[in-house]
Amino acid sequence: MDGVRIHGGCPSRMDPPAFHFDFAEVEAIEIVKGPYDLRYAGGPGGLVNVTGKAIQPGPGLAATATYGTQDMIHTSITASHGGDKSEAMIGYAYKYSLPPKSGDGKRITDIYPETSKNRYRDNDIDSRAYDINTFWVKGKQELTPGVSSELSYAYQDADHVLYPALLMDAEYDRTQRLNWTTLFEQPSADIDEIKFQLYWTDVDHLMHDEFRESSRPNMMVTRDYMMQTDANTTVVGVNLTGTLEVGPGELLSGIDYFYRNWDAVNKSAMHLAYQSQSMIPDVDNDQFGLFSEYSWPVSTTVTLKGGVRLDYAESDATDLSRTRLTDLYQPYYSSSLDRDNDFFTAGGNIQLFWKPVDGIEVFGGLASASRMPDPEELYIGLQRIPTMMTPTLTNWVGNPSLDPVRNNQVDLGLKYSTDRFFINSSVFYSDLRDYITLVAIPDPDEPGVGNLPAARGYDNVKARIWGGEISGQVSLPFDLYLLANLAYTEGKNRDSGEPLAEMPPLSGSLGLRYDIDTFFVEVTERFADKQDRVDDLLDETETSGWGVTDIKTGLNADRWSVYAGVNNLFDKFYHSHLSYQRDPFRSGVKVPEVGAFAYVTVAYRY
Ligand SMILES: [Cu+2]
Repeated sequence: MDGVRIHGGCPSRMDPPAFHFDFAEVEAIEIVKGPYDLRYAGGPGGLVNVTGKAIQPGPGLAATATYGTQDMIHTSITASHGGDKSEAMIGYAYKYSLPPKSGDGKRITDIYPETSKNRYRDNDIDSRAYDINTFWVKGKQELTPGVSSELSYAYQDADHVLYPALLMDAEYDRTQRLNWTTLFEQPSADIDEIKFQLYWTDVDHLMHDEFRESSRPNMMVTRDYMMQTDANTTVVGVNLTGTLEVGPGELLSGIDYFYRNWDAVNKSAMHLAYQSQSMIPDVDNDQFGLFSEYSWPVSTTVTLKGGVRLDYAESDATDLSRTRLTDLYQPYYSSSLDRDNDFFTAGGNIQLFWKPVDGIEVFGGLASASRMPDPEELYIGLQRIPTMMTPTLTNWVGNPSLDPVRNNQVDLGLKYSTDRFFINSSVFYSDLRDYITLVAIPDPDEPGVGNLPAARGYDNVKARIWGGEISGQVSLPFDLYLLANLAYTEGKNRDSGEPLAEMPPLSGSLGLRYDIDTFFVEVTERFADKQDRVDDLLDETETSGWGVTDIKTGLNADRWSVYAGVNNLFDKFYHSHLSYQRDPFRSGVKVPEVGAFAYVTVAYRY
């Protein structure tokens, strides 16, 4: 967000980066499709950069309140003041809901059979699904003419967040974000801008199975939980970028450094009576990048853009002992393994933007980009001992000999617009070397002999992904608009011959909207095809196709707006694809999507 790297703390991705800020903080979301951003490390598939709300001149106040089915309450309030030399903003948001119900009328916490030990305890089935408080403050000061500094801080406390697909739920997830940016505008005739940024983010996360049957006391379970994971991650980053006029075009150059520490400790009654396991073994990760990008307006209709990026990274699992590496990790891999590793990568791209005639824009891009293996892919380690009750339990071992992913991609895009309609379409083809994928590793001992079961791990494979999307809008008579979009991606693991796991099926939407500025009403059909391209080697399961209808309406009057709607109007019972490979804590049960869901939002803006 605003160039600040936010990593989640949970090894099971309970808190992906987007979890860590509130919608009310967001002005816009910048999406770079494909490996065309050189400013930030680690985006061989693209970039999602969230832009925070800018402070408007004078006093400002914005408040929203939403009430929805299952007692969902989302509220936010922001106050700001923008002056000539200084600006300030303060905001607060609260979110709460009971667990939603799916199309069969059952809560998503009520998906386990009576006999399952992963079942929520009776009085937790309708407990809070989440309870989140977010607070943020931002101030900006002009230091001298052309030089300004901005400091912002945010604190988010998410409590009691339920994850029915996993074996555990979050007790808390606490995030801090601190960002300090100093901007020098036009410091000399040739230099447009120099930006210096220093940031710090920290996430503290605790998850356990206290709301599940599995934590009921017995001979083994002698604490409030059968299993718990305590995780923490911290990032400190520095960016320095400069924009210069060079020749006919503009040169953007910079350095991008960050340090990340990630630590997660698992305790389980089933593993040596709650003995701590270094699941993410206190990994120190340093990455240093250099980049330069030139934008050249060749003519009034053609712009060429290209650049390069170099990265060096070190990753050190400080809490992974030689013994644990030899006994737990090494048996699953043939290369010899080290607890500290370093990586060097280089990448670059060239892009063409062409407007042959009014209303038509063509984009062509060619890129080669890389990302370092993540600390989890390199070093996660969870030893689990299969029992009579759980014979299929596997170990979970990272692969410290992984290489960085390399993506060689080509993109082609076309935008066509007239007074009455626009169409935006694109296709891409991606040739991936050393793509990092999950793999099922067989029992390295003779089955039933020795103490190592089968495992899940990671490997570098050759892969390809191709896909495309098309979206459009048509103006019809009587203030009506037709909106449509369709997207498809297909991936193949070229080493195993299987489809790549976790690929979305063909999906899209079709909508009809009546809009006269002060009032609108819109009906949208969202749909996805079945996904039968699954990785059988990972026991990935197929998903059926589905279609649901959403309806919404809104009124705008001066400073007030009211919106209301119903999602999944016909209360369909359906599942979306993805997200069921993320061991080690998945239960294997698919969680259905939300059934009919009604909401009303009131917003005020001064
Ligand atoms: Cu978690």
